[in-house]
Amino acid sequence: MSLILGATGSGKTLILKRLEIASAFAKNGLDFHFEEMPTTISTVGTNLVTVPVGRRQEVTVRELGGCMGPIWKNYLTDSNSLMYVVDVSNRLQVAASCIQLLNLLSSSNLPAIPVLLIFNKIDMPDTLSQSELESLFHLKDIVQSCNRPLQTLEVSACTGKGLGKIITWLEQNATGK
Ligand SMILES: Nc1nc2c(ncn2[C@@H]2O[C@H](COP(=O)(O)OP(=O)(O)OP(=O)(O)O)[C@@H](O)[C@H]2O)c(=O)[nH]1
Ligand SMILES: [Mg+2]
Repeated sequence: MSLILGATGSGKTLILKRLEIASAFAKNGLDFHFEEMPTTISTVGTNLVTVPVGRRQEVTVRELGGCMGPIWKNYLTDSNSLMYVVDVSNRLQVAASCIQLLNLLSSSNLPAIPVLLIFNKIDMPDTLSQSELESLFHLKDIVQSCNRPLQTLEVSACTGKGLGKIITWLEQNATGK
């Protein structure tokens, strides 16, 4: 079971909807292009999605809504990998998002599992620059305090950019464990 966390509206549900479809005809590492934009509603509680990866494999991903932030910690122990989504178009949210991630990483409930940091919504016109990510999101501090294998990815759940790399990551880090 993989876990996907991140602030309200960061795009977790849309990413999962895309992965469900994208991986049906996935070729590792390729990007997918979507025309239409499915609607999502804010997740209250949990959302379980099965993502096909590679050949005849699948990964169950559990999303916890951003509104459940205070009790995310209760769900960490039975996960084999963690994806954390940050909305790079939301300057107001990014500092709080950083603090929530640092809290998670310092939690004794979080096993030494691989972490994928997803910078989502890169299709938006005014996204955080690399230097803003350093200053507002404290990327270096997060990398230093992670103590787990950490990978970062730039993604647009809207256009599909980067989704293929999420599938590859899931295949390498969340299957058969
Ligand atoms: N432009 C753009 N919009 C996105 C992207 N990803 C998600 N959205 C939009 O952002 C809004 C919130 O997306 P959700 O997937 O519902 O967010 P969430 O993280 O599941 O939110 P909670 O369930 O409340 O925690 C929706 O209107 C999505 O269509 C993206 O990559 N680009
Ligand atoms: Mg959701």
